Amino acid sequence: MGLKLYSVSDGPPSLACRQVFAALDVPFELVNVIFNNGEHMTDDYAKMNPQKEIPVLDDDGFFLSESVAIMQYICDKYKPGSPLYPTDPKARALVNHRLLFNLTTYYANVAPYTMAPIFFAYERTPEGLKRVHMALEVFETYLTRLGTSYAAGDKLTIADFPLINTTMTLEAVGVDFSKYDKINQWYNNFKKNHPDLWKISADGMKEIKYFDANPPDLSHLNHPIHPARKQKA
Ligand SMILES: N[C@@H](CCC(=O)N[C@@H](CS)C(=O)NCC(=O)O)C(=O)O
Repeated sequence: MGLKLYSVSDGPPSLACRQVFAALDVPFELVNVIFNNGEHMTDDYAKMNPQKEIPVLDDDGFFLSESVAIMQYICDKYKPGSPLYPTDPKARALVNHRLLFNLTTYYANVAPYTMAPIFFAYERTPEGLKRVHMALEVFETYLTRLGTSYAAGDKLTIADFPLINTTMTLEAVGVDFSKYDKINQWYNNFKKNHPDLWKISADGMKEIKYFDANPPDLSHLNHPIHPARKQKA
C-alpha cells in the first residue's frame, strides 16, 4: 500500500524521480530493482510496465512508467502549485520542453555513448561522440538564450533533474565537456546549491564509474535487444 518507486540505483531516469520525491519531501517506499539480475525482465514486472523499463511508480495499484510522467504526476498529485512544476502556462511549457529535450535529444544522444557500452557490446565511436557534442551544443544554446541559472528559469524545476543526471553520466565516464561554459556553470551550481539532491546523483555516479571500469557480463540476461558483452577471459 502507499507510494512505491521501483528504481535502479544507477539509472538516470530513476535518479531524477527520486530527486523529485526528495525535493518535495513526499514520503515513498524505494524498491531497488537489480538491473544486472534482470529483475525488470520478468512477466510479473511486465504487468507493472510492459516496456520492461525502470522506473515504475505504484500509487496504490495505479502503475505509471516513463520517468517524465512520474515526475509530473508526483508534483500534480502530491504538491500542486509547487515552484518545482509551475502552473503558469509559459513557465510550465518551458519545463515540459526541457523534459522532452532531455528525453528525445540530450539523453537520447548521450546515453548510447556513456551508458550502453558499459553494460552491452557497444563501442564508444567518434560518431557517437559527435552526437554527444551536438546535444551539448543545443543544451548550451538553450541555457545561453534563457540566461537563467536553472534549465527552465530562475528557480529549480523538475526539468533540472533529468538534465543533471544525463550530464552526470558524461562526468562518470570522463567525457570532456569543459568548453560548454553555461552547462558547467549550471551543473556546478546545482552541486553547490542542492547538496542533498546532488548526493542522489553522486551515489549513482559512483556505481556507473565502478561498472565503467569493471564492465559486467550480462549474457545471462539474454536481452531481447542489446548484444551481450562477454567478460574477457
Ligand atoms: N523513457 C524511460 C527510459 C527508462 C530506461 O531506459 N530505463 C533503463 C534503466 S536506466 C531500463 O530499464 N532499461 C531496460 C533494459 O535495457 O533492459 C524513462 O524515462 O523512464
